[in-house]
Amino acid sequence: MIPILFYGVPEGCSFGSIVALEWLGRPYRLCRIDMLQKPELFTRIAPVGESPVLITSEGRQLTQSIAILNHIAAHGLEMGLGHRQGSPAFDDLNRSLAFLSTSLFSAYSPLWFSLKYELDGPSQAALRHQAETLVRSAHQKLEKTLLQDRTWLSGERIGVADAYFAGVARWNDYHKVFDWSEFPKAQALLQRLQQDPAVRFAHDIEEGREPAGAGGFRGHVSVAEAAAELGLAEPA
Ligand SMILES: N[C@@H](CCC(=O)N[C@@H](CS)C(=O)NCC(=O)O)C(=O)O
Repeated sequence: MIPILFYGVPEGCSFGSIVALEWLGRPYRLCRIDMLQKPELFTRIAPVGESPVLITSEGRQLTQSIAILNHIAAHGLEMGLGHRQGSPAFDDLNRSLAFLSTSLFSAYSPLWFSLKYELDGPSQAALRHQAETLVRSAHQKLEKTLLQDRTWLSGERIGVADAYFAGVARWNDYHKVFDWSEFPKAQALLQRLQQDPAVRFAHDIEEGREPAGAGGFRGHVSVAEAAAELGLAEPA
């Protein structure tokens, strides 16, 4: 089957998986999920209720951005999208992905929590203070370690860790935690990424446009259509 990526909006971390699928260039479809009003069918497809979810070409369900991005990268070895497991380049890429999906991703959790439960007053202030400390610390570590000696997080060339960064780093623009000039290497990386056609494509998708991609994008399917294809429900 043609793989389906269930991506969450608004501001989803699925963004990176869309970018990586574009780079890979193989046929894929997208299914848009409003994470603020998750359809019941989505929770049947993905019981944990989180996005992204990739249904692979064999019909397997894959969750967790690191697993999805490594899966996509493994299919793009010949084009330099991924590296052989066990090689220094693979370890390096995996290190970046792990850092981004734990330290950087989690640093924003107090802010999302505060928003989700509409907190205000001292509770909101405490969560904001915690998030500001964690987000700044994560970016300091990025500057001093992962970005110290390279242009791209993935190594010498753009790769799936950069794709994931493009999706999560923009949360600073949403929550306004720090000024990008505090972290010049991370800022430069994000600026370079914004020029990438696949990153632009993912922005268009998130904003509800249906742009022409690099060739692999085969359009959107509804949750009902996807569920029917997976044998979970009849199409509406
Ligand atoms: N570690 C997971 C995190 C997945 C995750 O938390 N996704 C968020 C969107 S960025 C989500 O689905 N949240 C739904 C919710 O909390 O209801 C990954 O990187 O894929």
